[in-house]
Amino acid sequence: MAILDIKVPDIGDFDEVTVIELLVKPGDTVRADQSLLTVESDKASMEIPSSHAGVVKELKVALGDKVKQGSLVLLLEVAGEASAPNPAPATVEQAPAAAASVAPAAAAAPVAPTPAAPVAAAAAAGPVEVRVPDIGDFKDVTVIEVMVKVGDSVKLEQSLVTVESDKASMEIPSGAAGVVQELKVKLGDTVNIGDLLLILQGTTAAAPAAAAPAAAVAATPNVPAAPVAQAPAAPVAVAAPAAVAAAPALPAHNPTALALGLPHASPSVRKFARELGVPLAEVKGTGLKGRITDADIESFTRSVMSGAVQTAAIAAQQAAKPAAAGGGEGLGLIPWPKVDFAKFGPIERKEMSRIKKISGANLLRNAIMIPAVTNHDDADITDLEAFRVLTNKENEKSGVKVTMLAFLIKACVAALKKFPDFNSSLDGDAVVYKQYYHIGFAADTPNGLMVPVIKDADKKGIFQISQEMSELAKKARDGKLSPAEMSGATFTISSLGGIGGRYFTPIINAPEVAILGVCRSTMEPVWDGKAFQPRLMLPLSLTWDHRVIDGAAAARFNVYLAQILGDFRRVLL
Ligand code: CAO
Repeated sequence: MAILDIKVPDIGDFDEVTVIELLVKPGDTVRADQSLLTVESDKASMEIPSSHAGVVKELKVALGDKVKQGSLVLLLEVAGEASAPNPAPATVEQAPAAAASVAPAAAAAPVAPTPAAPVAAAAAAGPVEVRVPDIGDFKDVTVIEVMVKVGDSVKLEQSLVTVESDKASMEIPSGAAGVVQELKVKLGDTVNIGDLLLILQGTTAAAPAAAAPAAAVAATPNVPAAPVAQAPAAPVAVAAPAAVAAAPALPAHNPTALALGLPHASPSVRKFARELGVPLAEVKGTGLKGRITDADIESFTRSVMSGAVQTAAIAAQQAAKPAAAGGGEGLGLIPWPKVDFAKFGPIERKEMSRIKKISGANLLRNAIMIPAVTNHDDADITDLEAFRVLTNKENEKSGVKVTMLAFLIKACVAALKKFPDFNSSLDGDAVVYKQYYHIGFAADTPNGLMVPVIKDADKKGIFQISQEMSELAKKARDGKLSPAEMSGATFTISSLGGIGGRYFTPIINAPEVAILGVCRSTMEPVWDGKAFQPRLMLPLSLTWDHRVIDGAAAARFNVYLAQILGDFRRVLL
């Protein structure tokens, strides 16, 4: 047995990179070439592989550490003979596979003097074939993203496609500006240096700048030290001169843009996501700088499988289907079971009500498209309930019954004012904050669930809210609600308090970003520091859209709401 120092290999011209992911831990057995950690510059992310097989003895880096070529990464215990050929500093540099993704290994030999002509030709206007440039010693990389389509105008250096090997992903930029006339690759295609990506039309000359470095490379005998990012040989230079000669006008690729890794996930995570069919764009990264980790992919998958979250693509497919179809095809699931129920006993088949069909389709979309989380809490409403009962007694003759829901609406308005995120909506990449407080409340009707809306609840008193609620609930039950009475809500409350239960997980009523579920209050023993006191506790369940709201904010919202319900004088503060 011997202990080897595993160091950061030649990573091209990346001076200092940040460790963003540790893929092994002490005690792990690793294969030669297995990725040990992911590092990231502002241009690329890359995995550092092990030069040897062995057992990780000690990690010498931590998340967030800055490392550069030669930095000690970990100590690896290897079988005796393995250390022999690589004495003491058996660094990764010695392993040919090391940093294959960005190291210039491949650039060394083949980037010999090259015909500069095809590069120079890039200056010509007109159709231009854009090919895969020199991508180091990548071979057979897979196109995992096509960022342009026919008819798109592209700028010089604009990323066209993302390709990925098992070690790195990189965006391939355009060497010219123009309009995409024809795409020559599609997702999943395997490409190599010199392969035709697309044809641009109406190109503007972009070559001179790009051609220059290529010429420089060609004239430089000793390229090895130049990393890929600095060895911008025209694709033509390295791989297939014949093909290149035929290529009319591809300028050398932009060297700095070449090694661009996708910032949000390492190649292995991307691969993992692809294997599971997880759209990375929809996954929220919890790693360093918001990076998506394997755990994020796993938790996203779990959410999808449990039905709590669904991908936008699938949701769109599902939304296009009749609500009752209930197929799981978009998810790649086995089809919905078709059972002849009559075989097992008498049955009756009834069409769903129109409201159920409509609300079902909405609920499905909201359930699958919103990354929703529910926080539960309890509010001590002992005093508030006593006040409500007293108020109703004193106002018996008025004919208006004050309900707990009316107080909840008022308390929610106070919480929404304090936490405006909960009174917002997502609009593309923007969040729209509403400066009005229209509170929807779920009403159970013979035909299904309806959500009438109390408009401007902030400007109304408890009596007015109670009266409006009772009128709207009656209209809902009678099927007489107008569309206007059901629209414009900024936040919704769903109360099952009149029925029972403890907690539930209400579904957000899009485009709102939160909903409060309330269940039946019960008398509970609550410790006051000296003794248990009987207190009337109201269970609260707040579901929120994790794209807009964070867990801490949700917890604060519930705590504040509970404080108000515990002492309604706080509304005045
Ligand atoms: N805890 C204990 N008791 C409660 C309570 C609570 N949280 N909320 C209401 N109650 C009591 C009321 O005080 C009332 O008692 P009294 O008759 O003795 O005064 C009784 O329960 C019935 O109240 P209610 O449900 O008729 O009135 P409300 O103002 O609480 O609710 C409405 C009105 C329209 C929201 C309700 O009738 C309703 O439809 N709820 C169902 C909502 C729903 O379906 N949500 C699920 C959506 S997801 O599918």
